[in-house]
Amino acid sequence: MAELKAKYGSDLIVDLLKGLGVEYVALNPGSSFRGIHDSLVNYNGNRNPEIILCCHEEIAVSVAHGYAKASGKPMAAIVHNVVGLQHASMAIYNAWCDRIPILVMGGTGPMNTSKRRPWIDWIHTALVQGNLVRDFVKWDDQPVGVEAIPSSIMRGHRIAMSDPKGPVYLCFDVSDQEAALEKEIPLPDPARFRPPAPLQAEANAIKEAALLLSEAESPVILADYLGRNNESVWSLVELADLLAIPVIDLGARLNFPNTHPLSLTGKNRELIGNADVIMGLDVMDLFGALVRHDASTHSSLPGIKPGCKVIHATLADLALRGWTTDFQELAPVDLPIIADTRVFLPALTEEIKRQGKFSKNAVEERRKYLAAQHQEIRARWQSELKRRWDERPISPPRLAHEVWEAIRRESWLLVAGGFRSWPQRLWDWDKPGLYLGGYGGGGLGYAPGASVGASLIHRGKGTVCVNLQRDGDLLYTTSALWTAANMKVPLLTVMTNNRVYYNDVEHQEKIALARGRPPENKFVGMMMERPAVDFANLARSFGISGEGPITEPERIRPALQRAIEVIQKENCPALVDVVIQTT
Ligand SMILES: Cc1ncc(C[n+]2csc(CCOP(=O)(O)OP(=O)(O)O)c2C)c(N)n1
Repeated sequence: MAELKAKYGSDLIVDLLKGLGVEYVALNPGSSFRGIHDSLVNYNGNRNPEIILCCHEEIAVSVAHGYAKASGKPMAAIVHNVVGLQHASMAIYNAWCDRIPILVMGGTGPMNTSKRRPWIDWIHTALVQGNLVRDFVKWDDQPVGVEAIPSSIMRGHRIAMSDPKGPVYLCFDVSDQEAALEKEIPLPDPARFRPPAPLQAEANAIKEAALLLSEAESPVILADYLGRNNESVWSLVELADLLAIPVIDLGARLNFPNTHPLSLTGKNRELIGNADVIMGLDVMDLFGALVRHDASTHSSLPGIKPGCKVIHATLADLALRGWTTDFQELAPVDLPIIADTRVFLPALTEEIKRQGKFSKNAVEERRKYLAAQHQEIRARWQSELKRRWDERPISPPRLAHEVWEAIRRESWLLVAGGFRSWPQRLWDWDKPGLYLGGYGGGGLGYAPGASVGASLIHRGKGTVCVNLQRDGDLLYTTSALWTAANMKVPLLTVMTNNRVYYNDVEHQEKIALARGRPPENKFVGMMMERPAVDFANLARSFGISGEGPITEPERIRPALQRAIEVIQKENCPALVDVVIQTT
């Protein structure tokens, strides 16, 4: 028999990942995948895929989350049997809600109990391990026998990468990983297991949508995560330009340039309330966008005019699960369209042109009116910045402005940290991909790892990857800073450090007021002030350049400039700790 290249089941697994173009494997080590770990290092030389060592499985998965957002490609994250998977589950849930492809992999067993080590193999093996995350992955599998591994990995990759994308969990028996191959197992051709072409809308639905938009007097577009495909952003610009339709960016990605005169984010309630046609594009929570919710009475009032027609193009109905209700309240929609916005938008624009049913004069009138509204919103944010310029502690708009001034002449991107929309209001987001959106599932601990993953593809390019990092969020997954240092990513972490779990302070205040109890107790169990965490020192202890704590606004920019120099000249990530006001 000719000498085999792959000698063990785990060599085969690595060959398959390599064939699929997987560049990185984020992991925290564990004996349940010691076979795969050995193959990554000793069989494949730790290159393509390369190991990214993480100190917590939640970080490993969020690194893969950020990487997929920035690159459009899936990374593998390997998590140790039931224990690593439990740690990873929060990050898997975030990826599920955010429609992010990740090959989450793990080891288990041996399922043949006679081969188990006493105690540890028993407490770390589940029947079936995938049950733990089955409700929030697109698919999970535990192939039996080495011959079954290729189709499991090919199928997992294809499912993860088919829109709506999402994480999959693939679990490999220790015995299969460590089994010596008795015969050659042919490697499949990845080109024959590609994800399918994007789903186009039915022709009549495109015609109907085109007519509704063309004849509308006050149309509005709500865009939420169509910006996952950069080209869709330009398609949306073309459509909006054609009919002068205002676009509200709901923010799961950067969906529309905020510098464009039809960018009307900030006028949401007014525009939605006056619209006669609303088109949602990949909106995660359409119901929420169309109502006015009153938190004190737990009631939702209609936010749209009677007779307003609603169109929604989304693939959300193809990614439903019953365990959590991440599918949101059901919104009434007049024209529901299941389509990939990447192909739907260009077809819709063509159809509008072909029909030629819109009034050019009306469109030009609207364009002028909306451009003035756009200017007014931008001016409003600038005057808010001016008003809060000298506040002490430092105000969020002032910090957002200082960061913008420090990076605007660099090649930059905001890899994490919406920072209460201040960057969207004050920075120029003039092209797709400059902002990667939030955590998806609302689970804190996301940004530290995701920002490392998103920065990986920018190494050596002079790009400054900015993470506007909340303090509470960082304290869940702090050791991602070590992975950042270890991988030498060009990451600028700016702490928006209010020393409090602020979001929850508001809740405690509201409930105390509603119950006639003292609202001043709202900070109890919330503040992280005594002692205050020294984030600059924390960063240094992980091998990252650290500055701060900064409490004077004039000191922010020089510190940021030094940090950018360290990132660009020394290939060392940097953290700047800025103490800001609680609100
Ligand atoms: C895993 C997890 N635990 C708890 C919460 C509840 N929670 C929502 S926001 C918040 C406070 C966040 O504080 P921080 O990250 O410092 O941001 P801030 O609100 O102060 O800007 C908490 C605890 C959550 N969303 N996720």
